[in-house]
Amino acid sequence: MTILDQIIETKRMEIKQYEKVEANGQAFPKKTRLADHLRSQKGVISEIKRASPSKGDIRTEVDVVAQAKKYEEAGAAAISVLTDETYFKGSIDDLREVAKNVSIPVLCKDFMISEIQIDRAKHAGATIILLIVAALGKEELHRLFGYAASLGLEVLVEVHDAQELAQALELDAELIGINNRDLKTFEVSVNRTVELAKTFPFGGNRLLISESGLHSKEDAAVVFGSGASGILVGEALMRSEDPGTWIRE
Ligand code: IGP
Repeated sequence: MTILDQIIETKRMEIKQYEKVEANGQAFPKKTRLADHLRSQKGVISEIKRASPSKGDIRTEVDVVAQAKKYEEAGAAAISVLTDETYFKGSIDDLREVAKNVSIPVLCKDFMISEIQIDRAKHAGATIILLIVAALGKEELHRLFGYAASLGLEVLVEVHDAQELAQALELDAELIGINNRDLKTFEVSVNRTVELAKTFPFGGNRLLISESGLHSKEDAAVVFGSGASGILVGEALMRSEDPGTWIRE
């Protein structure tokens, strides 16, 4: 069993515990749309990541609101918040606190396998959700994509190889993420983006976002050079004394 299988199995059990989400009428600051932003300028999606299965604890005690504000002030295009509790030590409360305090788009980063999770993300103030092609069957992928879109959410569709990219392209997805980390083996290579970008249908509506394992200006330059409109950075920003300079550069 791969780590991804294990995470999905845990997720199925967790969802059974979720209470039905009630609309709570809570107001969140209005957010811009990520796709619009990335179409006008390249951007950094900055992630709040307390821990991960591949790296262990990163910054478990981080003040998520303070961190999110640093990202926003530095000009981040969006903020990604890991909400998985078991493997990433995040929570839906982290997401809600961030969403209350920023006006850039907020991505709910989790392993989505059910509409219940999408409702929960929306009610906590997310404006973008992640769908991981490797974690979903074809029918599920189409169904969850349609559901999220019907709620007005943007969807980042994550792929790792050519076959998954082909599946993502069957959707009307504007935001396509290429994960440089193989979620089954944890292997990371920026080359993933470079290779898959060669077959990516640029032009039209599609935007390429390179995700994971970007630790330097040079890494960022490589993937932007291959056609990415955005990058998604977690660990490097969480560990940086001054994430602002990273984002501004
Ligand atoms: C960030 P990194 O290597 O910069 O911390 O990676 C982000 O891409 C990564 O957290 C991620 C992820 C995911 C986490 C990408 N896809 C899917 C959980 C689930």
